[in-house]
Amino acid sequence: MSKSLFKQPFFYTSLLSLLALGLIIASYVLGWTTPTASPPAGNITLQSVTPSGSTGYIQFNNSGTFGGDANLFWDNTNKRLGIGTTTPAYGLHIIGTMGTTATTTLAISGGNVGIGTTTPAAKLTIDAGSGGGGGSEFQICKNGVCCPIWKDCDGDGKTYGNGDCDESCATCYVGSTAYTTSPDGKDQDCNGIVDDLQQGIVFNSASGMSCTQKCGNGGCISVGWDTAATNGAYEKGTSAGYCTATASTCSTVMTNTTWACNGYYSDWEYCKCWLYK
Ligand SMILES: [Ca+2]
Ligand SMILES: [Ca+2]
Ligand SMILES: [Ca+2]
Repeated sequence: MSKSLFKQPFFYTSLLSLLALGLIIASYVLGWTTPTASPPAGNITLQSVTPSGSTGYIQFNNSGTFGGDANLFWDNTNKRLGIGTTTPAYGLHIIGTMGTTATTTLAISGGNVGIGTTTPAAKLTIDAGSGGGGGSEFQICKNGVCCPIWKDCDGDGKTYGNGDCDESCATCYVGSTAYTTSPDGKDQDCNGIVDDLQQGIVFNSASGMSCTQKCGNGGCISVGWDTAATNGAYEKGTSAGYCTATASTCSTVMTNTTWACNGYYSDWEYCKCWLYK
């Protein structure tokens, strides 16, 4: 006489096992969401992936896992890439050796730099090639003029290697006493300062201008008929060959009287100015 199926002892055990198996299968089915787009535009999201190393370490494939190293670093605050440093000070900052020999444009090999050669034999080797010459292999460009270091391009008798700091300016060289009365963006005396102001004397003879006008933007300091321009007077012609000293300031206009005295046309005086050198 057989027992009812519901009274069989293994029935409930088997039922629980089947229910558990069903829940496991259902969780897998419900937990999987099919991507709505195909790669590379797919929307599969990687989760629970831990980067290697510290913040800023650039990730790379290290034998199938994420790898990071202090020698390859991205400073996201300043947008700088560091190789060999975690504190890059430039857009690309490399601490260590660097080499490239695959191009003749710029090669670095064994501490030597080569331009036009992949095998620089000196600290700096420039190979102009068969089409080079005329200074095209090495020149300095300034104020829109490019000039080889051995050539006098502006005709002032000096080269970049011999006292000229600007081959676009014939009045610019070491020792030049040229000046301008307004800034011109040049370093006339090659002292390393563009448009620096220095005191100088300007002669003002029957110009129809005052010393303030003659001195220009730099400004007038003092006037005088003495060469130092300090005695506060100008020479005014009174008749042929005769002048009289008359009080003057920076704003006194030297009128052209047509008389000449002391070898100059009057009125005349010296202006002590601030000039651009
Ligand atoms: Ca020159
Ligand atoms: Ca020059
Ligand atoms: Ca200067």
